[in-house]
Amino acid sequence: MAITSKEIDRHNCSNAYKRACQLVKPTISGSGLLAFHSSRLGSHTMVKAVVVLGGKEGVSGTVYFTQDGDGPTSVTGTLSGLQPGLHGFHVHALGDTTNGCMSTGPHFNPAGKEHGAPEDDNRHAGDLGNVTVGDDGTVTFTIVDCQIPLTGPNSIVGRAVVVHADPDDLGKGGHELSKSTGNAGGRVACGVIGLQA
Ligand SMILES: [Cu+2]
Ligand SMILES: [Zn+2]
Repeated sequence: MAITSKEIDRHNCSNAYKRACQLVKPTISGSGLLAFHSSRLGSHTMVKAVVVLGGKEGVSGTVYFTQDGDGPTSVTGTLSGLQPGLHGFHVHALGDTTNGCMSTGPHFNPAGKEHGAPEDDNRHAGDLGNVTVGDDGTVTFTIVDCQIPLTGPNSIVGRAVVVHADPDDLGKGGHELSKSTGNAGGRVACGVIGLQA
């Protein structure tokens, strides 16, 4: 079967790694770089989380999150039942699915910024861009991102992952919704992020 695999390592975690990851780190005395290295050489606590996605149009999937200490969060997932092409993929603020995906609130945005691309400085923390679905309706992807920690005040645990019907224009589409939602259309699947052993 033809699963479309897409490796995404866009998060400039090598260049913007220090800057982006420091945004979500508690302030540690000393230079950021030293604080970063000392935390990485410390206890190496690995935190894992998972979300099982469901939607009413037959869309389903599972997405796994892992974070080592204060490092970037790795996101790996498989989705199926989607139309081929780009679909907006976000962390939304609330883990409330009492009204389906509609009650998960807006994009997770603890810093009060505008909607953007994952590599932008001005982005919501929950802005993970798009996943690219193949002709068979499936996608397997890996994302590495510095703004979606699994611990601390900006943890995404207990919030929701939402997959959209349309492409996320990454804030650059010129639509009235570009700077808030990326004009990504309906919410076709979602689920609540929970801790995993
Ligand atoms: Cu969304
Ligand atoms: Zn956003």
